[in-house]
Amino acid sequence: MMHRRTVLAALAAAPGLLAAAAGAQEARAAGIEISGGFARATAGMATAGAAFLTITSLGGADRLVGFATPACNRPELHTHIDDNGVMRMRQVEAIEVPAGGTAELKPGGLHLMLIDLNGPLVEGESVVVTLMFETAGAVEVTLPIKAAGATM
Ligand SMILES: [Cu+2]
Repeated sequence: MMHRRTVLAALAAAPGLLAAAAGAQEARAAGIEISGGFARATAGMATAGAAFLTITSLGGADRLVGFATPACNRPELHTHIDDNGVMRMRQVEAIEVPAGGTAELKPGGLHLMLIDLNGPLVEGESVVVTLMFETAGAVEVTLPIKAAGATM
């Protein structure tokens, strides 16, 4: 009983740990909620991967200005543009999260681009991503890695 109480107290003192314990699908910090996140498994010798998630602002507007992950050396925020019928990726400076609204990063649209991977993204494993928000600051999420063609 004593032991259990000690563990709970330790968790309460470390919000980061609590977020991790809550699972991969949801993280909440400083008015920002992350849900439905996943990364796509890479195939063969691919040196870049992509990750997707939904950002909800529970308060005012915010901006995702970047991210960091031990999985790669060059993290970039990307979107897709239709260039005369050809979908191309383009780096964006920031991703706007409207007040009380959501920003959706999904296949074919906005995404986290993991360039210069330190190793393949393997289905069934997970990748830790620290999202950097202009107002909310750093929000760490653990994203499950799904099959190469996963769309959600
Ligand atoms: Cu990209």
